[in-house]
Amino acid sequence: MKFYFAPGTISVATAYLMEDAGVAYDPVQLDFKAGDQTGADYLTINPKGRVPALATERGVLTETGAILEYVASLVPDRGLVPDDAWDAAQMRSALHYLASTVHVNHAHKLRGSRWATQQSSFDDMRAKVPETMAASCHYIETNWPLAPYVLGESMSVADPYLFAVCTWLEGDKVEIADYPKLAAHYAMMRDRPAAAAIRAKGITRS
Ligand SMILES: N[C@@H](CCC(=O)N[C@@H](CS)C(=O)NCC(=O)O)C(=O)O
Repeated sequence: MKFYFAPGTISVATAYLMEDAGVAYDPVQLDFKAGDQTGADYLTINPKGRVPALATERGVLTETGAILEYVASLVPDRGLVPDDAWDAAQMRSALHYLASTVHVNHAHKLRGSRWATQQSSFDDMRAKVPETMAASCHYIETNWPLAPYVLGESMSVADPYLFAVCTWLEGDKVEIADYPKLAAHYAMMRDRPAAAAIRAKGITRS
């Protein structure tokens, strides 16, 4: 499967999971500075102009939460999506929170032009990022099991998603050490061979 990514972005979550699950992929790097994501070639692959995108034998899949669940379905023995309906819903609750709140907080740093036109608006949005990201970290620290995984004892696809988000915290001026459970989760995920593999491929520097 071709995997379209840009280093340090949310595509880190999918790459991590594919490495961890032993799912083969062919990484295709986009250069955001050159505007590859909105070039005509890539828009035929993902008309949203975003990464990640995973080209499967059944078509191109986008949206990190959906891609992660698809990858999990390729390795059913790993149990990366809980069988129990409540546990699976808890996992999806975490995925949706990361996608629709935390990722959006982070995007206010560099992507203000999605929501506004004035430089003063961009500056204001950017200035707010450390506060909103810290608030999200506080919420996660106090409401998620993180013992040691997002859902508790078993790893799920929410774990690489949280890992990817944690790679942004230093740049967002959030001190992860202020959130001991989150810091322990990040350290644990960083120590797994999957993290070393995606570092070696230039997908993340963290
Ligand atoms: N909801 C999408 C968001 C994807 C997304 O926003 N990706 C960012 C990188 S983190 C991107 O491609 N940005 C390119 C741009 O805004 O030009 C997902 O979770 O996969």
